[in-house]
Amino acid sequence: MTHPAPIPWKPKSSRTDTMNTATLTREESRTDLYPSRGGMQSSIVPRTHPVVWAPAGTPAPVDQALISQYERDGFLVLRDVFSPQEVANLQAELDRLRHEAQADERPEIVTEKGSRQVRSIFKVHELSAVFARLAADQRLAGLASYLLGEDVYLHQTRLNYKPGFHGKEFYWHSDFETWHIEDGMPLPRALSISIALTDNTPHNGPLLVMPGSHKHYVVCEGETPPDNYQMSLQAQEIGVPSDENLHRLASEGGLVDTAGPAGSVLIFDSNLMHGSNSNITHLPRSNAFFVYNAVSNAVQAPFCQQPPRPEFIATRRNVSPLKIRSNRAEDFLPS
Ligand SMILES: O=C(O)CCC(=O)C(=O)O
Repeated sequence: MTHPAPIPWKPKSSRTDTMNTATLTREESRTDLYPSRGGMQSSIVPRTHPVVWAPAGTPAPVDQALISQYERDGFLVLRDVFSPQEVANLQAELDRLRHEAQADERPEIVTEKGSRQVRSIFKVHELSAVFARLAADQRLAGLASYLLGEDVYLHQTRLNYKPGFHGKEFYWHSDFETWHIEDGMPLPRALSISIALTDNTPHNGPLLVMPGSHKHYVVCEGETPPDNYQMSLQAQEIGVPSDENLHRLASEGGLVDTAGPAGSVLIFDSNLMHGSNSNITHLPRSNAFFVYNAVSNAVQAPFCQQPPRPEFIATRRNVSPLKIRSNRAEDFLPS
């Protein structure tokens, strides 16, 4: 396994406004350009849409070398994006929410299989003013908006706690396959930003990625059962590529672990093949995940024969452009 060479992160602008929105016609957004499941045989087909959607000539908020790396590999790891004080404040909010969740039973709170330990908290930007500010932070949302080439909104947000000893794996998958089939997201014009809130080490289950896999669309076998999310949030079994296809992608692009100290930021394309191992160490691997989607790529009816997943997993109501803002360390103090 190799490690990505970090390129120093240099913010170049502090854009806090919003970009224009290009719209997809209703007909375009209802054409299933990336079919999967529903009786299909597993296969790998080319992705036919861009990775970087910024119109030519738009100044990048970071070094162009980083943008080229993202386009080629489908991900970027950035260090030192947040100050130690900001990280400490975010960690305090992470702990506060976990304590609150332990005493609560809400659909947004997912526990580990066979244990009461908190695995994930969804819709965290609505549950916490601190994480709402983090998701709208110019360092994250500004970059997402540049890469997606227009205004963005939050399709999904969550904290994945991966507690020591009990945090279970996330098996290999492309998020876009699920978001397309189960949520009706028309195009791979979305990305995730994961902020490490504890140190992610090679041992505690950091995200593993297959560089270059984002340029292929992996068709998966199987049918989407009713309420699939109830199972898939604990252990994904549908929307999982065949061993043969995973073997091919890993052989071509290799495997990279995205470990980095608390405060590291991982940006990855919606169609990048990724997953992570269980955490059998004593220390948690806790990360925030924010999914940014282009406003013109808002979800429609699912492309499987099932009702839409709940709002806490896939935003349908509030798809208006995120108001990007500059924050200070104290804006991340626990609420
Ligand atoms: O937290 C992780 O390691 C993986 C998260 C992930 O892939 C997911 O939630 O879809």
